[in-house]
Amino acid sequence: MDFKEEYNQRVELFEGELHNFLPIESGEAKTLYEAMNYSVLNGGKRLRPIMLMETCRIFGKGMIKAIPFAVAMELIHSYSLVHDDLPAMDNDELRRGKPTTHKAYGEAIGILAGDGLLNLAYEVMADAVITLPVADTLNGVKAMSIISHAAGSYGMIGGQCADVESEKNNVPVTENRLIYTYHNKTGALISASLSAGAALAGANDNFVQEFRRAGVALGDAFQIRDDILDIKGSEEELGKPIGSDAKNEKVTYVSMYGIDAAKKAVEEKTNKALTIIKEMPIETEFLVKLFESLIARES
Ligand code: GRG
Repeated sequence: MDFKEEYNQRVELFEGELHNFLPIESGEAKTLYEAMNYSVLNGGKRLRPIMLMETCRIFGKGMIKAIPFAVAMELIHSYSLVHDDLPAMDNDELRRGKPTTHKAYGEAIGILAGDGLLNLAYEVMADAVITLPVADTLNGVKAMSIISHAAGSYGMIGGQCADVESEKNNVPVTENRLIYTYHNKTGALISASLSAGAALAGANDNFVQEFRRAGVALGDAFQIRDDILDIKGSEEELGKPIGSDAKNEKVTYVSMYGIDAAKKAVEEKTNKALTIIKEMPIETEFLVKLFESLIARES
């Protein structure tokens, strides 16, 4: 089976399970549940869940065990996109090829849908830990701790804060600030996906840390590619408007160093991530292909 086919098969497996964790659209808060489901079931790449499921599989625990944590990761990712698109943040109208949640449901419901997704993520993880065999409970809690740290103010939210404050150069963007922003806004969830799957499967801390390091490098590459696509990409393939960074007067890797340096950086940082995982004494074939596929991604 070629890589793309295998990736799509795993997405199918994940999405088949994802439905079971989403709210039923009925009752007094029906609109909220509709908006939550609308925000999640709209064709994302499911990159983070696929990574989390794979690192759990590598350490012998299979992909199914990782599903609730993979779902939680996608709920957190989806909430972050919903909130990032709000008028107070990037004020974008298109996401994954459809009107953003606040455009479809109004700003108040958009905020609440993001809040609902974030809280549901923690409920899903806690429920999964409760049902784990006692011998695996600690590993479940470790995975939950990795994910909550990465999603929180020392991770993605911190990165988003730096990003928002840097708009229109309100806070001057130094190289260090840009690195902080990329490591946290983007890298935190990617590295947590890799390391939480390993932690859940009971991998030792050394593996967990190495996956974290690989994820940070991959996150840099992913974000710089995103910056390139925001200029050179196609709205149709990306499913979101291009030119959003320029609209918000954002300093990015591309605006700081130019497009050629940015392309080179995507390759270098991906190679750094690849070197880290290739040096691990485990089977990383699927991850290697996955990392490589992101270098020239168009969406
Ligand atoms: C609002 C707390 C808060 C955080 C927002 C994730 C984020 C932080 C902002 C979204 C905008 C952005 C450019 C984030 C960088 C990460 C990124 C490129 C996200 C898009 O991820 P993909 O490409 O999206 O995996 P799909 O739609 O495929 O899931």
